[in-house]
Amino acid sequence: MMNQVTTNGTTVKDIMAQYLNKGISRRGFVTALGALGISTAGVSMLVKNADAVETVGNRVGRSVTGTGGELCIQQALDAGVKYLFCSPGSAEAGFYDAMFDTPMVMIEGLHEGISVAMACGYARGTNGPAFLNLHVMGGTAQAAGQMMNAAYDETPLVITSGQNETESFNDDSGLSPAPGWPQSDVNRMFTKISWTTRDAAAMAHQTRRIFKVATTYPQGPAWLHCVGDSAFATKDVTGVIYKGEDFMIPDDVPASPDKIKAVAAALLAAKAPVLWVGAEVKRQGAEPTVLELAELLGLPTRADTGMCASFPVKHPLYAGGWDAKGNDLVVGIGCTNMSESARNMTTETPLVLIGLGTDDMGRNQAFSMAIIANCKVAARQLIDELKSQATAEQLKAKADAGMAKAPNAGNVKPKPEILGKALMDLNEFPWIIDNEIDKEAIIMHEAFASPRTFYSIGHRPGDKGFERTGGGSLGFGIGCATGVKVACPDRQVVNVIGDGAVMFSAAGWWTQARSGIPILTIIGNNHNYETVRSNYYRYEGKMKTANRYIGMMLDRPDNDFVKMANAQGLEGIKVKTPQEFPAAIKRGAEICAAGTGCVLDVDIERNMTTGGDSTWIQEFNLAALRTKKV
Ligand SMILES: Cc1ncc(C[n+]2csc(CCOP(=O)(O)OP(=O)(O)O)c2C)c(N)n1
Ligand SMILES: [Mg+2]
Repeated sequence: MMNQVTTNGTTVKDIMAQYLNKGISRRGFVTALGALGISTAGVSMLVKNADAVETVGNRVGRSVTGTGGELCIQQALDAGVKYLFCSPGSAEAGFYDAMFDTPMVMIEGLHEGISVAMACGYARGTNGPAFLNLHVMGGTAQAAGQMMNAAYDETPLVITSGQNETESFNDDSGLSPAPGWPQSDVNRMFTKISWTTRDAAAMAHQTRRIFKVATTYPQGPAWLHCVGDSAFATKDVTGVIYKGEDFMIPDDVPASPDKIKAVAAALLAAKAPVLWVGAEVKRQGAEPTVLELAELLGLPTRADTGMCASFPVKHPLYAGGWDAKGNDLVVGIGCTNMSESARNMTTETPLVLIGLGTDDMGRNQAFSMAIIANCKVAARQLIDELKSQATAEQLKAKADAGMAKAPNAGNVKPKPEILGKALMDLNEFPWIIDNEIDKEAIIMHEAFASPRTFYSIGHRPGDKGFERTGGGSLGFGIGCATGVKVACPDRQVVNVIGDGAVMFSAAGWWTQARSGIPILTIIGNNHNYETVRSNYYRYEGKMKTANRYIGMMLDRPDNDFVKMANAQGLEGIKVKTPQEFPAAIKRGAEICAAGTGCVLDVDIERNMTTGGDSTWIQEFNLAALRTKKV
């Protein structure tokens, strides 16, 4: 019946497609089928089939003919891409030629590491994928430092790059992998998948694959290396483009009801249960549901704030970082990267893990029960199940008892005696920031030795957002803050950053100025690699004995961050005392509100208990070796 043909050559299949694509009405559909001479029973069966398809949803591809680069860009647009984060190069001409007259907006970084960090910030700000194009081998290798962060944080980066052909005549050209090595190997350990294509006709297909792989849990970067001349530049190839929902897997996975029953019963029976929450909770927008769960039972809740805020730390139930001390049941929701933080777990403590992070579950920590489910869906199931297993009175009694001994671990203030010193105490620095910035600002934190405990972070109205890489590879902050602001243009974004960290990615300020992305950057300037110096001190070797720490003081010359900001089109303010700091923050915020980013270079004290009094630097000056004045 499907091949039955009308006089003008239309088949039943064509009519069905028209109906499903909303090209004709239901009545038009029936009439057209009738015109083919199909019986009434046949028509009603076809209508029924068409309606059934409608309920499942149909996938409607659009055919595009152009260059391989155009198929890639068109597919990315239909996947929902608005921004391209990139560091351009010549081998990608076919890619940029394809994007330049489309609605896709370029956010350009002046170094691949900055572009990767910007894309990470955007992915964090949207809880979705970020699209990135990087340069052939030289750029691909430069990206590695920040790719490490992206991989550790499980960030869904969708990456394309050019690649020079080294698998034909010449295998030893510039900007190419070393002979015999594929470019796709360079960042392979930081991706879920990384491969090379030369096939322009398959570009739509392969672009879909990087989106699909990057966004499927456990998420992470996926990289398609495109041999420029063939994959991007070949003309007149045809591909079918699909909408994102037709190939990216939804994450709304519910938990097994039996397991939810068991966990609810265990939570009700336990004497000292604790909730642990992690980064996946934020990524899946589960924070309000998880908070509701915590409040329902008055559960002390421990959150990993190493990457983001997944629980409001000023809430009385917040109990600090992950720890199982004194607990007879741990329920972990969305806990990624559990290796370092599972403190005081005994072999007997039951550990239930809920989430879609199958990569992390059981990797470093044995569990009692793993529940593969979306954090938000599972937390809702758990709430419903608790309400069916216990009466409202029983639940209220538990909630009241829990609140009565609420840990209130986030309720911290600096000691009054450290406030207002001539040189700002390193604890006063975050305290003033938290008090003076917008109460719903998003803090992007890359000041390693600076305390984070004073920030009132969380998801509720009036809480501050928080982003930080768990990966620890310096050079993330400026780029990440930029990407977060692109994703959340209506929130103040504050980049709290160390003086050392700035220098790993200061070229990122140019992007903020170029594209009107106003960030309030606050440099905690201790003129030092404080984190490293503290660890040299703890090593208890010759450096500690001599109180001389090699390579740690960053002055002589002092980096002039105000000039550096000015040189790239941003405003800058030098802050020398805690007394000047609140007004400088206000002024910086005004400058940002008016559209230009502002850098505050704030002098802070080093930690005097870990060798901070040492200002020694190695005496070396090439002048002594120069015999000619050239
Ligand atoms: C890419 C990279 N290189 C080196 C390091 C080692 N490292 C860790 S902390 C740090 C010092 C950072 O200095 P700064 O940003 O001023 O922060 P502070 O420790 O002074 O708070 C260094 C060099 C690193 N983490 N990442
Ligand atoms: Mg420093």
